[in-house]
Amino acid sequence: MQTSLKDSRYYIELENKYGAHNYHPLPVVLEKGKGVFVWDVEGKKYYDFLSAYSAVNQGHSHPKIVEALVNQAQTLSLTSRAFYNNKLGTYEKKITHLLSFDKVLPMNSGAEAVETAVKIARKWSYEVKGISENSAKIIVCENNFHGRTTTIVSFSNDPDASKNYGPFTPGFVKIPYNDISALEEILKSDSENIAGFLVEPIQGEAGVYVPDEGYLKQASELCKKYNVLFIADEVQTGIARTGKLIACHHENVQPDILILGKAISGGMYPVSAVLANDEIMNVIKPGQHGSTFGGNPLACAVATAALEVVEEENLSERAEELGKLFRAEIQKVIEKTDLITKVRGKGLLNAILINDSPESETAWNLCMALKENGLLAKPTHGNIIRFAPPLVITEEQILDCVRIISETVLNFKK
Ligand code: IF1
Repeated sequence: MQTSLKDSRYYIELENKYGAHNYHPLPVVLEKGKGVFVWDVEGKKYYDFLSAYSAVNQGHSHPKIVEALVNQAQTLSLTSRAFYNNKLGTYEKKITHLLSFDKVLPMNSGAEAVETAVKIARKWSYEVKGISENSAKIIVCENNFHGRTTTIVSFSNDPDASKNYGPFTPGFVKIPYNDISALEEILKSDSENIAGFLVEPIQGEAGVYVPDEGYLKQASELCKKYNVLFIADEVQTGIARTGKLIACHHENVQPDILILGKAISGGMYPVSAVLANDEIMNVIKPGQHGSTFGGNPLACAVATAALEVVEEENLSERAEELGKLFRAEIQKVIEKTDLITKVRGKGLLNAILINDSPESETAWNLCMALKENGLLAKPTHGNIIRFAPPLVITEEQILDCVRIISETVLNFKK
């Protein structure tokens, strides 16, 4: 039988030859996705336990979102914001009502939304708070991940993300994550020069670090006390991933600026958003910010459908319940092996800690073994493996994945 000329090796070699080497993917070439499953070019089926880093919360190729994409693409995809269109306003009304904000500024990538939030916070600090121009500071956390633009990597402490990309944008101050006293200390000493505190409600890339209960609430209260904007980057934790519509809702925190991306569109199209109330958002006047694709009719149609899926299929509640089940079942596996030391997370954003050094290949090799057994996941920093399936996963499928993880771990040889 003629083997397919276009097997995985063919596609990997193409990417290696013609593509920048800015990633080191797991050696699997995906061709099809449906719900929680993806298939490679050899036809092998996998559970997707990464969901494109929490962008495909609604499952691959969700029919409602695909239909919205196809219908709108055949009608009107892009007008630019030089003109109005009949999809943007209705989408803006939907997402602002859903998240209880006055206004939204639509962008495309998560990093663009983070950059937009930084610009809004700075502008607000000069024009409303009264900080002297060009002296505003924004507090960020050690081990943050907010994207890959030059300004964003300016406040990264990950050498892979930032080395040799200088000179860096000034005006950012790092404090330890999950440390309320560190935040209070800097606010006490310098709040008159501070525009905002930018924080991930759970640090995803750092290894799914869930802060102590009450951290977000106390941080937001301190920001209010010192007239500093609480800016939540929910690009990864938002849109039902952690068991609430946004992770801040676990502590009844309403950020001053909310940053969303990824799963706003269910992974069907690049859509991101910055939400804030009028006192903050209205510092942006016509011509002072924008983007060619931001708020385009196709993005709005897709995002509207993707947000409806979150509501119609109760994805937040599912993530909450199935996340508890997943962590409880993985804890049982941990008790049978010394390969894994901990499982942590919220909702269906979880991670396991591998009992080996971050420099070791163990986490990678375990992911390779999981791949052989039909489950795709990838290490974050060194010895931590993130598990984040689409939120449409069923209880039966979660238990099937726990079985795969358990068998792989218990048969794994370092
Ligand atoms: C990559 C990490 C995750 C994010 C948060 C903003 C952005 C992201 C909290 C920027 C993006 C992605 C980027 C992607 C891999 C993935 C990632 F490993 F890089 F760190 F999820 F943890 N805020 N995260 O997580 O959004 O511009 O990408 O749309 O760059 O390798 P983006």
